[in-house]
Amino acid sequence: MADNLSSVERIKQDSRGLRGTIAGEIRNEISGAISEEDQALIKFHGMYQQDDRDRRQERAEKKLERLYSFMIRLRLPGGFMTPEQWLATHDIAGKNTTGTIKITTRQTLQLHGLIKSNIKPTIQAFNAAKLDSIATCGDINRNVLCSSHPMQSPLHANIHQFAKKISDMLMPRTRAYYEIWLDEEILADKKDENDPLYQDRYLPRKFKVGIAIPPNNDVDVFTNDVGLIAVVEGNELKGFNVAVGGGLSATHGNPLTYPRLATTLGFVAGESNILRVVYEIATIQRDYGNRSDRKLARIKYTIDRLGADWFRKELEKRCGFSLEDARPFEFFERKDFYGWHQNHEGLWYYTPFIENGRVLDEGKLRLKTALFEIAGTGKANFRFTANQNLILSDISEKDRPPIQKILKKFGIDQHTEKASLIRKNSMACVALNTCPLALAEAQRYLPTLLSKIEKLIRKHSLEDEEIIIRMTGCPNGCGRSTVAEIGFVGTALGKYNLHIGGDHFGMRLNKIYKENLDEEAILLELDKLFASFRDEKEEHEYFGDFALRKFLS
Ligand code: SRM
Ligand code: SF4
Repeated sequence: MADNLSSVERIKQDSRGLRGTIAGEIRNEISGAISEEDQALIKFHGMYQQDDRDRRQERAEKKLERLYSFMIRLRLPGGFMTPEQWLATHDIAGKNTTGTIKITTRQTLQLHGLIKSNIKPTIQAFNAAKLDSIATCGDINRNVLCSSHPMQSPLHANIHQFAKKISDMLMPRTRAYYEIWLDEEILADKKDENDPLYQDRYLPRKFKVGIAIPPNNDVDVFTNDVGLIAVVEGNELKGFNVAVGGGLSATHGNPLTYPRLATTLGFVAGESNILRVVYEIATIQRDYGNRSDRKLARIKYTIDRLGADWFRKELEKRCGFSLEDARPFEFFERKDFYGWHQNHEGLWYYTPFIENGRVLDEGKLRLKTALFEIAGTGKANFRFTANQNLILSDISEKDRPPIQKILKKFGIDQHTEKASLIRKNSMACVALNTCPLALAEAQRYLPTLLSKIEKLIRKHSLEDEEIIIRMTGCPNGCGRSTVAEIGFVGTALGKYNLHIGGDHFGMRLNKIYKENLDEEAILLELDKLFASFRDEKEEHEYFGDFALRKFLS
């Protein structure tokens, strides 16, 4: 494969530790864009060049270049932030970006609309708040997920710390980020950035690690390249089951590409062994992943090409110890716990409903201002969920009333209580107007479509059903639509493939049921599906299982 490297492989290799010519390109005032090579490299620094797709035509008619800007994504292993860090993010979002703070499906935050000249001050302001965007994009380990809610288990803190440890272990060694954005002394030509893991080519593709604490699969653990499932027995963390090869993307019309859930390889105990296993999975992917065709470069294709048995043996060889057989576990939830909850230490947690993770003041709902006031009290930490929500966390008994007062003052409690179950269980990816790959709308459209679906839900008296509905603007799966019970996958503006039959807990992918539907056709199909579900479902049967049994088998 080495003689047929994809262009990105050469860009990485020639980049002098991910520096490229970014520093110069950022100073160039002639264009809002940077060179193609640097666009590939700046991802490793946590940024994507984008343009406002709503304004492409208008700009083209005026013979202006596209309205370029950058999206920046933070690194927050396990999705944790202090209130001071939220205040800093709020401030930076208002000054340098569109103002909206987007909570992503990987428990972190994105800001959009950052113009080139503002990147450096933005990163410096984040740095002052002890935040960074290193390795949140690019062919490298991404933000590490961990089940979010501390009330989930008395061992939550213990398990959660693995997210940070894995993130730290898989950080790149290059100092490029510090040099370019934080004016650290230039080290490029000194040979002390030796990176035994990433070497000079990094990984063939992005690499994602997720940690789940059963019974809640809130992180969709099997959709990660590496999924760790905590095994807790008698209030003790015994270790983790290790699953490899999850990934959701496919390309319309390319049968070689497909979504896949991770294969469980075995069980591992002991911190150093657990970290070693994750590290060596990355080295196997580094050495055996496809570097010619980026569409086939994720670890899911490596494991399917070489076989799960081969993968396990190679892993054991590199680790120098064997995996034990996987231990039993069960997921019977996949959700966020809205409202107030208390953990085993008596601390309080409040999860407001944040539709598609978009924190902004919109109409009467002044969510962003409310969260700013709450952060201002300094009494609640901010934890982000993999379902694009937030948990105001670690609140003492005495601090709960002032926070509740703010939630009430801004109507956040009412907003959360009143939202329907299907809305609270739904997600959409960003898509238009910033995502260059979007074929259709997602986060800007799903709320409207849901209002129409809610009418059907009421018509068929299904208000108590927690059906998981997700939408993505293309088949890359950023909103994990292919592990939803009902998934909408964009094919063209206003058109979606309708997927059904995924299970409720993220253990089974859904399947395409109908293709290229417009809104009218979607509602017609759902009307029929819901009627049938109401009349023919078995006791306690989830919609996804019913759909599979009745319509797909
Ligand atoms: Fe994603 C690319 C947004 C989670 C699979 N994703 C993109 C880009 C950066 C488009 C691009 O390449 O230029 C999108 C930026 C849109 C924008 O304007 O903000 C984008 N992905 C997102 C986010 C923000 C969706 C959201 O609404 O929350 C999520 C950010 C996660 C994070 O904080 O790190 C996001 N992306 C995911 C997930 C879900 C997950 O990881 O749990 C997936 C499916 C799981 C997987 O990786 O297989 C996902 N994104 C992709 C892919 C397909 C990768 C592949 O294997 O081929 C792309 C395209 C690519 O990389 O070439 C992509
Ligand atoms: Fe963009 Fe497609 Fe990801 Fe949605 S699923 S954010 S449209 S790449």
